[in-house]
Amino acid sequence: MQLSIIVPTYNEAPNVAELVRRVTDETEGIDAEIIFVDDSTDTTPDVIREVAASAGLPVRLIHRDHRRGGLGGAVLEGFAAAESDACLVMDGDLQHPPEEIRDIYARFARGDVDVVVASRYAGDGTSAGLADRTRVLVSKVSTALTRAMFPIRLKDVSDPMTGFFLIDRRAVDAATLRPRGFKILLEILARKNLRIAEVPFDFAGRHAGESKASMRQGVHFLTQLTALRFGKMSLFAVIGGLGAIANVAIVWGLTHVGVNYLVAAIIASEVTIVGNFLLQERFVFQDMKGEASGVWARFAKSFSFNNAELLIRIPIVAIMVSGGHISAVIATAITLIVAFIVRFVFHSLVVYAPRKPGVEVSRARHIVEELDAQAMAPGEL
Ligand SMILES: Nc1nc2c(ncn2[C@@H]2O[C@H](COP(=O)(O)OP(=O)(O)O)[C@@H](O)[C@H]2O)c(=O)[nH]1
Ligand SMILES: [Mg+2]
Repeated sequence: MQLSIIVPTYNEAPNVAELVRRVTDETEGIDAEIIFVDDSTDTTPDVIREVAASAGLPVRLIHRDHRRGGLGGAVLEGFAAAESDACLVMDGDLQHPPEEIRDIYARFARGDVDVVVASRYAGDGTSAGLADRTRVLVSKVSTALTRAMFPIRLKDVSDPMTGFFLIDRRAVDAATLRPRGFKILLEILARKNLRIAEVPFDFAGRHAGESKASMRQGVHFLTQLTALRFGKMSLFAVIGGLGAIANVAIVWGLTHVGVNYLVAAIIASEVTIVGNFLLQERFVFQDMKGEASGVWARFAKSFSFNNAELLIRIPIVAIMVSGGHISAVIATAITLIVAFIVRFVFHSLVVYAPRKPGVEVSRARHIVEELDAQAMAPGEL
């Protein structure tokens, strides 16, 4: 097998037959297979089976009952199942024209690169198929932002957000990837230095059906980008910073309407501690929640830690100022930095520590876990 074509699909029933027909035409003379990695809730799997029965090349279906890792997770499953090391990834809606496969494969077959990126923004490539002006703008801005954040790794890539590429799967270190949402190529390119070539292409309109891109995917993308660039700690810092701003704003607001400043400070601290906990659950430690203790246990640990920190830090500042002759501002800054690092370590290693296996699950624990499952069930952002 020379080429495995991996097509992630989510409710693409009306596009399957046309896609297979055009891919078959365009891969004549190449020993190729198509693997659909499907998370559909419609009749897509039935259509794929039907088309596979009479297709001119091997067509395989991997149907998943859980959309683990979404589109990115589907692509990784495709890599694992492929017959060939040369894996071409393309969308199932014909926005990636099969007529480009030959060019992309020819470039790859020269053998001097690990990945060939089909780009909307290189040479005479176009992005005319983007649904509307907003999508064009979002695509351009996020591409510019991404390239600015990885100026070295992405210096040869005009379109790191494309879903159309051919990669030697031996160059992909699947264990280090945390596929979230739509941008698996970005994740791959950001993690490792690869030899990259680009081939321009015209991004077409959808053949049929609807786009699954959403606001939610957009938020996913931004957290993915931050986490890729700066790691978890930076997300944690960003959330802590937002909390500090909120804290000051609440104190200001409450004292403004006549609340005693101490009472205001306590309310503001507790509100931001709870707010920070919710944000870090959602954006920083989401991948560790599954194996950690229940949400109430996590909350109890996080809440106790932050309150203890608050109680301990103030006297330490006082001692530093009176005993060490350090200015109050510098003492506060030093303790804040130390507290930040300790807080991060405590949350990573204690609050979100994996649950110990084999521990008796008490009835109370069971109820708490049930609540946890409910509270953390996926919802719209
Ligand atoms: N397997 C799988 N495929 C998905 C998922 N979400 C989107 N896709 C597929 O990924 C491709 C790109 O998605 P699309 O909705 O066209 O995004 P857009 O081109 O950015 O508007 C299509 O083939 C979708 O069917 C998912 O959760 N799982
Ligand atoms: Mg599409």
